[in-house]
Amino acid sequence: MSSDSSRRIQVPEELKEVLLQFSIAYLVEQPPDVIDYAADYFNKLQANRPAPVNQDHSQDDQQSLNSQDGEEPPVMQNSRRKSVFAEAYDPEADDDDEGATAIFPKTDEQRSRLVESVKNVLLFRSLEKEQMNQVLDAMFERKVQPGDYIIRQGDDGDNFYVIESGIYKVYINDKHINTYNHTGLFGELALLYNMPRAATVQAETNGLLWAMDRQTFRRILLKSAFKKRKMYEELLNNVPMLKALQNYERMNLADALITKSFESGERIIKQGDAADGMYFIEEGTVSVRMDQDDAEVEISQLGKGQYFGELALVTHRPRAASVYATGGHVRLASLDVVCFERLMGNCNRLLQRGISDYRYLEEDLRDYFDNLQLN
Ligand code: 1OR
Ligand code: 1OR
Repeated sequence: MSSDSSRRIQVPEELKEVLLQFSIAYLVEQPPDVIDYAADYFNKLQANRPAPVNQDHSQDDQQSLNSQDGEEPPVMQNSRRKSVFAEAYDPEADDDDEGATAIFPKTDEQRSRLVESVKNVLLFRSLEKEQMNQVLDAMFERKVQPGDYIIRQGDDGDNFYVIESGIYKVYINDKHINTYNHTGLFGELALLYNMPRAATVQAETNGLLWAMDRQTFRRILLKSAFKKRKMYEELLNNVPMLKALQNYERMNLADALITKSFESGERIIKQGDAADGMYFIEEGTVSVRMDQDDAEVEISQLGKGQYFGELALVTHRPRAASVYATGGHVRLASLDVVCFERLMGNCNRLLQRGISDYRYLEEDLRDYFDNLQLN
């Protein structure tokens, strides 16, 4: 304790995370007085906290909602979970890889329902086939009724849930912030970031959920999901249009992105084609070209942090221009049309604004092309 390094000031991860969560809640609620709000917020957080700081968690604080409704998850060997508050987050140092993975036998009918439910789960996108099978084996069914609390804000994270059916409302500090309608997933944040639950989730209707326990989630999904979110974090934070999204939505977007690479001269989009997705530029530059009298004329060059291919998705029309990779290696993060519709809703206004800029430019360019023909 007397070494020099111990005197250096380090901002603990838990402090950063608590302040981040507080800031999110403050920005959502926009209360009139920050001090009053902070006092109330931290009092509630303390009251809701299930276990004291730095105490070793014994089996009883791992009690999950499943045990409340009599559906006991299997006892895991090598269960070595630490306090979410005591454990700084480092997926590389995570040793949850070892140990038993729970297997819940399923009928063919159950398995095919489950496969259907997880089809659109973005977090599962980067899993190998073998990992996917482990995930399917490890998930167990949970029926819910109207009014059931699936997750309570501030609790330790036990399970992660994929929705098969039902409507679920999400609350932060009793304020309704989100609704799931028969599809989606929730409960991943506390498990990914080793944090208390960020929100309360309550069933509005009867419903069916597929749950996965914390250890299995961390063992199979943590590293791939975390890596992907980290990889796209910088890119997504630097696209001005995406500032319209909340942090949580940007994380979901990261799960949905797929990296594609192109070499100089390769065509990425062809004018007139049907649209399948849009692209964010991670690295390199692209040239946007339009057909003009049997030739292609460059109308724009785009670089890192810019995006293209959104126009056809928004207007539901064919591609307005062709786009080529230029200047060496181009790395793009692509977002397919289904995810675009799901995730980009809050960017629509900004997308539309960008598109109306194209129209002004179009008029200028028309003049420019006309002049070119005259000379
Ligand atoms: P969890 O493990 O923290 C609560 O438990 C869950 O609610 C959380 O994981 C998410 O899966 C889910 N912010 C935070 N959590 C959300 C949000 C959300 N929506 C759903 N959950 N939003 C941002 C609010 C500032 C809503 C974005 C539309
Ligand atoms: P897309 O899905 O139509 C081609 O596929 C993409 O090129 C298009 O989406 C835009 O993202 C991008 N007019 C139309 N599309 C443009 C333009 C543009 N620039 C980039 N794209 N104009 C140039 C503005 C500098 C207007 C030209 C008439």
